[in-house]
Amino acid sequence: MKSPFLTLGIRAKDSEHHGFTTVHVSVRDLNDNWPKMLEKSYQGTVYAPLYFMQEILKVRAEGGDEDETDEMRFEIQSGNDLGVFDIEPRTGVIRATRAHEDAGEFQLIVQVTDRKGDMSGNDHYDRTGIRIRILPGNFRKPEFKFPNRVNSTLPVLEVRRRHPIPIVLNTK
Ligand SMILES: [Ca+2]
Ligand SMILES: [Ca+2]
Repeated sequence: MKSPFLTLGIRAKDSEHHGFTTVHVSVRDLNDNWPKMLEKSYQGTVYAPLYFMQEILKVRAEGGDEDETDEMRFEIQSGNDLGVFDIEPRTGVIRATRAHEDAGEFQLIVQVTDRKGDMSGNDHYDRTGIRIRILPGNFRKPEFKFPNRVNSTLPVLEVRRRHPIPIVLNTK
């Protein structure tokens, strides 16, 4: 729901004259609710090697108040010491920051803050844990062990006809 928009007419007067003007007032919902991650934990599985800007997963949250969706900000709090990942602050999409060859597992903590404007001046935030597993990649094509071997013998079962051949007897 959009915040209400009010139009007020204001008149001022003295003993002889009066004036009139219009004031438009936008009433905004107070930021009094803390944001909430939609999932308490996330898991992502990808295969090595990671490539630059590869999307791993997307974290989602609600601000708890009206018109906050565009003003929430995501950031990685911990678990990213190697700098393998980055999160888009507005969308919550986690991507690889560079090519990464090795398999492994990462445990990230991601925090979301909602818009500023709490009457007390405090930040509202929520956090979630993210487990990212990088599995060894399957990037070797299959190879024949003996590509040049010839004269191999392959036993084949006897070939039989599926249906018996009808026999027609001559009765003359
Ligand atoms: Ca509110
Ligand atoms: Ca809020």
